[in-house]
Amino acid sequence: MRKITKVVARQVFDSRGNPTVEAEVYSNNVSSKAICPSGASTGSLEAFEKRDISNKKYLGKSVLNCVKIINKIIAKKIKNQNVHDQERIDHILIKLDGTKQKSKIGSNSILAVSMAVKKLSAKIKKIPLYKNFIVKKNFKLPFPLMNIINGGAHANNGLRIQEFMIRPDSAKSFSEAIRMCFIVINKLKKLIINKGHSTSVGDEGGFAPMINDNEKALKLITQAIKKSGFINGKDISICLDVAANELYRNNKYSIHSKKYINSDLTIKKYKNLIKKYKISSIEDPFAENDWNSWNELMKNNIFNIQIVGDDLYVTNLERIKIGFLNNSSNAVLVKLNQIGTVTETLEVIKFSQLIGFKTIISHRSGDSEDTFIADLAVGTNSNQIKTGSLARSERVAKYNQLLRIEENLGSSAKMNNIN
Ligand code: 2PG
Ligand code: MG
Repeated sequence: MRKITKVVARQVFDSRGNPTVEAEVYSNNVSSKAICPSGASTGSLEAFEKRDISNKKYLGKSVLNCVKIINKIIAKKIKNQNVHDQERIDHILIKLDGTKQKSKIGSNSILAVSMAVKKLSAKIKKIPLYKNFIVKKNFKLPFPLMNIINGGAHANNGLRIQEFMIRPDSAKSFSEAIRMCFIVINKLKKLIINKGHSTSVGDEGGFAPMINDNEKALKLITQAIKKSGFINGKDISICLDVAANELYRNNKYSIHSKKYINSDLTIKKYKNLIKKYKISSIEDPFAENDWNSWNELMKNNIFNIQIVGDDLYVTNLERIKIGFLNNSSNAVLVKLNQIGTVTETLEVIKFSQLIGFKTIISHRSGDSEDTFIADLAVGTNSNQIKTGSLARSERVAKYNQLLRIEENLGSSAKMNNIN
C-alpha cells in the first residue's frame, strides 16, 4: 500500500488553445500528472464537461472551478487512499459527484485525477504504464486509424464527413504501420498541392483542403494509396468517421450532399461508397438515437465491414448492452472523457471484448501532450487506436509513445488482429 499524500490541479491549454484541467497526484515525493482532453462533435449522453460559462475572462471556457474542486474537495477525499486501488478511488469520485453524467463536479475534474492516479501507481510499481491495465502478458500493438483528411466539425472546408482515415492492414509491426501511413500522407500532400489546394491541417492533423465533396476526398486518398505502391483494401484500407449526429435532422441525413435524405437511401449510398472505395470501417454512420438505422446497416453489412459506435455508445456500458442486443455495431470507440473514470473505461473495454466487439481507443479533437491512451491501447489489447495524423505534436506524441512501447516489448511485440 502507498498512500496519496497530495493532489493539486491547474488550468493548462489543449491543442485547440482552449483551457483544460491538469491534475497532479503525489505520494510523498513521487508524483504523476494527467491532462483531460475535450471533444467538438460530442454525444448528448457523454459525461459532462464543466466550464466556467459565466466567467468572461476566458470567454466562458475556463476550468478554474474544476481546479478549485480538485484542490479543495477531491484532494481531501482521496488523501490517504491507496494509490494502487484505482477502483476504490474512482468510486469515491463517482460518489462525490453523485449525478448520472458527472455534471456536479464535472467529468474533467474527475478524469484528470483518475488518470494521474493510474500513472502514479505504475510509477511507484516501477513498471511502464501499459503494464498497469488489464493485460499482463502477450501484449499486442494496435493498428493505427490514421486520420488524413479532416472535415465536418474538425475543419471549415465544407466536407460533410468528419474523418477520412487509413489503416495499414498488412503491417507486421507498429513501426511498419507508421511507415506505411507516412508514405501515403506524403503522396497525398503532393496530390493536394498539384490540385492547387492548401495543405493546411485540421484539428486532428489531417489535411483540410477546400473540397466539399466526400467522393473527391476519397478519390484523392485512393490515388495516394496507389502512388505509394499499396493496394487499397489489402495493404491499406480506408476508414471513415461520419459523425452523423452533426448531419441529422427530422429523421433525415445530409451525409452524401447538402440534401437531406432518408436512412434507406443513406444506406444505399453507403453501400456504393463501400464497394467503390473498398471502405473497411465506418464510425457513427447514423445519429445517436436512431437505433433502427444502425441495425438496418448491420443487417445489410454484406462486405462485413467494421461498424463503430462512438456518439452512439459514449463509452457507456448500458448503451453498449442496448447496442449488442439491437445488433447495432461490431465495434466500439473508447474515449475516457466520455465516461469520466479509468475504472469505468476498463469495464467498458472488458465487456465489449467479451461480446466480441472490436475496441478502438480514441483521442479527442481537442487533445494534449498526454500520451495515456497509447499505453491504454496496449494494456487492454485493443485492436486499433485512433489518434489523428502524423502531424500536430499532440497526435504524433501518441504514435511516438507506441513506438517506444514496441521497442520496450522487443521481440515479443506483435500486432493485434485486424479481423
Ligand atoms: C470523434 C472524435 C475524435 P471529437 O468524433 O471520434 O476523432 O472527435 O473529439 O470532436 O468528438
Ligand atoms: Mg467519432
